[in-house]
Amino acid sequence: MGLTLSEKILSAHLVEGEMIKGTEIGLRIDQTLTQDATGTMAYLEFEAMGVPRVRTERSVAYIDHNTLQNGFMNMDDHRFIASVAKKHGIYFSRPGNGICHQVHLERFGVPGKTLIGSDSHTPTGGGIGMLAMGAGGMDVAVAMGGGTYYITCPKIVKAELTGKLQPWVSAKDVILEMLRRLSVKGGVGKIIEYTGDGVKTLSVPERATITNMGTELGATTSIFPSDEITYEFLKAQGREDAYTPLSADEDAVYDEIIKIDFSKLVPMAACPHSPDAVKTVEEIGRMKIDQVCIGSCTNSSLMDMLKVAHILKGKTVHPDVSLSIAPGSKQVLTMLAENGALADILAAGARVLESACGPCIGMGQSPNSGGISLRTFNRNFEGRSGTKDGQVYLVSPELAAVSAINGVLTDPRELGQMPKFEMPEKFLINDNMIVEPAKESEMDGIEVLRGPNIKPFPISEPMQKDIAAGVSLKVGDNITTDHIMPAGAKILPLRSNIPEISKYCFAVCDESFHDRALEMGSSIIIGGSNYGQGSSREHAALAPLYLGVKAVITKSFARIHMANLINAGILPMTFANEGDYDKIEADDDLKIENIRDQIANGDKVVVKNITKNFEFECNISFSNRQKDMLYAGGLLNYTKNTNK
Ligand code: MIC
Ligand code: SF4
Repeated sequence: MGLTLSEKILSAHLVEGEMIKGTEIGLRIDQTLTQDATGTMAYLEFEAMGVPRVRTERSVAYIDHNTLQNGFMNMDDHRFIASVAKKHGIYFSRPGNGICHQVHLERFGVPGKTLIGSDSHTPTGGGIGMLAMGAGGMDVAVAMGGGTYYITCPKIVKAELTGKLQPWVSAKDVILEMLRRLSVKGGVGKIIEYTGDGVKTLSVPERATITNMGTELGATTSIFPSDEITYEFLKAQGREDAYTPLSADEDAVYDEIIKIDFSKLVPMAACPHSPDAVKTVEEIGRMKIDQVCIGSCTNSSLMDMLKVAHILKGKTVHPDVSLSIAPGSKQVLTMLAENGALADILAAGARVLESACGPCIGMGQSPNSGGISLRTFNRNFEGRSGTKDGQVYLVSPELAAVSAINGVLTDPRELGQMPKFEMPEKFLINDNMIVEPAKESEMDGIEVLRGPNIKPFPISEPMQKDIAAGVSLKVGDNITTDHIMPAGAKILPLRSNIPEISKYCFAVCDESFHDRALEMGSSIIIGGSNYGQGSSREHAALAPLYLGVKAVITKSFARIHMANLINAGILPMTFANEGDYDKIEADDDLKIENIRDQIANGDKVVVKNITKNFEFECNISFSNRQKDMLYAGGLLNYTKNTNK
């Protein structure tokens, strides 16, 4: 029986367990990446492990999220990360060099290698055939130290692409179609592997748009084969040595098959407030718009920008629309400047932003109240733009650009004939914004620079015999980490200070949560299905830990957040009978007795609702390693215990 591409890479990196779907497997990690909003914690955790130098083939620290530098906190974090990186063998991509996923694809990604990043869109690397996954900062710290990364052995979905996209229909529409069909939960526990003749019609950046947003499906990762198109891309980046051809065997067996005929796809948009609320542009109609933002790790490649520049050339942005454009990297921006496309963009009245995440994470460009904003990004969760009632639609760059001119949502096919946009034979290569780490002999002399906002991460206690705690919050389905630990210009600078940032924990759902949880001392959160979807930010586990949350009981969890809870020593459980969710209310007192024994002895835990006087069962599914982590009070305590 042949193997899928994912199985080939997984088994080549397998260091623990067997390739049995649904069981825990341990993987060797070749590369890691961090960004600044999760990086400070990840490096504090790395320092706490006491490993002098990273043991990966390549680890890169990027600065791309917190680049507003409003106050001293951002730049303090940047200097901390720069100095830690230099000391411990990590490459450092300076602010301005670009968005981590875009730069990693351009300059570091290698087909067939494993990559984990403290950012949920790390699967962008799947565009060049990497097995790239998002992870919590602690998992990345462990991988940097040469430790194993654990996942649940995933199912493999074959996404068979056929035909050719119509002019002005783009890779974004392919992934929006996947989201329309599968929903934000459809990829949980799965790797989406793209195959079929349609693959050959997509450039590497287009493939990366698709794997990037596979994160919104909840997938473990997404991957394309590595073929002659991958070779051409790597060669144009001066990195042809990194190329290896990779594909699934002809007779590979998949767990599921999904077929997409490119010729049938039309321009689409994900409507507020979920990436899977997908409609065709025709269904939405010629809606008046207020703002257009082009960029983010999903759609900021040179090809995307060249298409946008072509559409804007000789036109003026509609007077009622604010258009901002953030090219994904210094390479992209410089090439646009050199070939004149930047002048076309500026002449049309676009507001050019630095090569960073920017508006995607609420760092500026928040829409007007109730404003309609078209964005080429990957997430449109409520309030993420910085405007609570902002109406964000996720669209392709082509659709965004033509709509910015017309002032209304416009089908880009109205542009008529599409010129052929060619990938350059040679990208402009200038790595002067990537700082190499110090030599091993020099590392002792490097001082790590710590600003006053950088506080130690909270340490959790070993698990107690019983948990007796009230319900501090009850929330519904699809709660995102943007609900649990919001981002944006005001809150992001607090990422290195858990006591401060925890004041905003769940503020989107309930502003009184912080005070109530602290007052209760110990508490439990009740959630619906797909709890913790979205980002990899471990702050969504560390802030609840700091506030005394001992357990989270839900209908189901998103992968990375569940791992982050266990890493923080917080017990994640799911209702054995979903109907019990309705019977519990905020403030109910719950009791879980002899937890260790219950966890050790089976797959169920009995919880007593003292207030309402009934018992209910929760499912647990922990590997022995996860059980030990929970007993120890999280990954760091566990690592310390096992290293004794
Ligand atoms: C996001 O897109 O939500 C982020 C900001 O990139 C996060 C990481 C973070 O919260 O720092 C992610 O996707 O993991
Ligand atoms: Fe940055 Fe947005 Fe990509 Fe997250 S999704 S890495 S905030 S550009």
